[in-house]
Amino acid sequence: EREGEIDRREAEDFIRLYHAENPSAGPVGPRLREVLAEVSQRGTYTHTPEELEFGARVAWRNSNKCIGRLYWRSLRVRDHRHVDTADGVAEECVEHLRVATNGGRIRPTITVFAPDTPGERAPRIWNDQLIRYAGYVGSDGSVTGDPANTEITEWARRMGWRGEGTRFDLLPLLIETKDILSMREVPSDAVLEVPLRHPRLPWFAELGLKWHAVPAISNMSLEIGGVTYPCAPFNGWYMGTEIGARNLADADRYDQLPVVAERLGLDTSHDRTLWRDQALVELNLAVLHSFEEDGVTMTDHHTEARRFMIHLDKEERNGRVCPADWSWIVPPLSGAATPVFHRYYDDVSLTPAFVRRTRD
Ligand code: HEM
Ligand code: NRG
Repeated sequence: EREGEIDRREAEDFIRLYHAENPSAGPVGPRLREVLAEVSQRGTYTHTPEELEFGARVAWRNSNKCIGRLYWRSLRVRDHRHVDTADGVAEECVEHLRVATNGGRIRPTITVFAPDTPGERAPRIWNDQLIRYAGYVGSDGSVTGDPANTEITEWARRMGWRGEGTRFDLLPLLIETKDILSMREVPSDAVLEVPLRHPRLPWFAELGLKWHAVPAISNMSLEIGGVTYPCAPFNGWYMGTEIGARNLADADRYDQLPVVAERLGLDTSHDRTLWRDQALVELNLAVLHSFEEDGVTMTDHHTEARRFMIHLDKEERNGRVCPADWSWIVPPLSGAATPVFHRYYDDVSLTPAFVRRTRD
């Protein structure tokens, strides 16, 4: 292995996996020789479109923290490996949001941009997700908006961005290409949002809460057969608890449990009145109800836990281990009321994989 060269073992393992699971692709031998020759020549190799599609789907299948893997075969793969400029990346991220949102009938989608090569550093998106709400730190340390995003908000401000200052300002994309940082707005008509209301409590809408329809993670590398794609944003749809039990509920996020509890008239003077628990249920009902009424794809944790059990069973019958991290798979609400709580999992690390990018 020479300096900067990709790992030949990883390349070989992946090509063998691809051919083992796709017999119609023909014998593995010729392709393997081709790949290794290309690695000798340029230190890396180029996946065929079919290998890329398979690699991305298997990376999802291998995502040990993801409860939504039953439909891993349905991932749509947008091959944009030729795109390596800030304008190109921004444009295709916006197009990704449009095709993935699909008017509310969300389509699990990944857009794959240029990979890292020995000669050239691929683009990177600094935002955690394509759609993020700004978090503004006030002089007293309090945060307007999403406290999870204060750092990226600060970067955007340093680049000259000024948000309106609401709790739900869309952040621009910060895109690094060849060590230059660029900023591009995400047009609001590419971002579907759902205002939250409650099926029985009319005052709930007055809280002015909302969330975006599509979670599109942009800070993980896609690793396939030794090749790293640092810019490969992907999305599925939300499970209600991600918004109702975490984003809007966590004390270090939007911290809405005290607000909801107060409007419910609950006794918040003691923990053991379970005011937080009651508020959580109403908040989560509002999330599920609002997405449903607006025709935006969303799953609930009971349904998704059941599907995940089916997925585990299917994987086992296919002779595969399904890596899973209990602490992420168990939902943050009513954990033991879902079947995924009541067992343990293998948690091996397999490739292809999504790997959280470190600052590099
Ligand atoms: C994590 C659900 C699609 C890859 C998660 C989590 C949930 C979830 C609930 C835990 C998130 C958290 O606690 O913050 C779903 C649902 C999907 C879906 C309902 C609907 C189709 C996908 C797709 C991919 C994917 C399409 C990749 C192609 C991942 C990864 C993580 C994850 C890599 C871990 C994220 C991290 O480490 O921060 N998913 N997912 N998921 N999912 Fe999925
Ligand atoms: N909890 C995060 C999103 C993490 C990934 N969740 C998914 N992924 N559903 C949040 O924004 O709340 N996905 O690809 O669908």
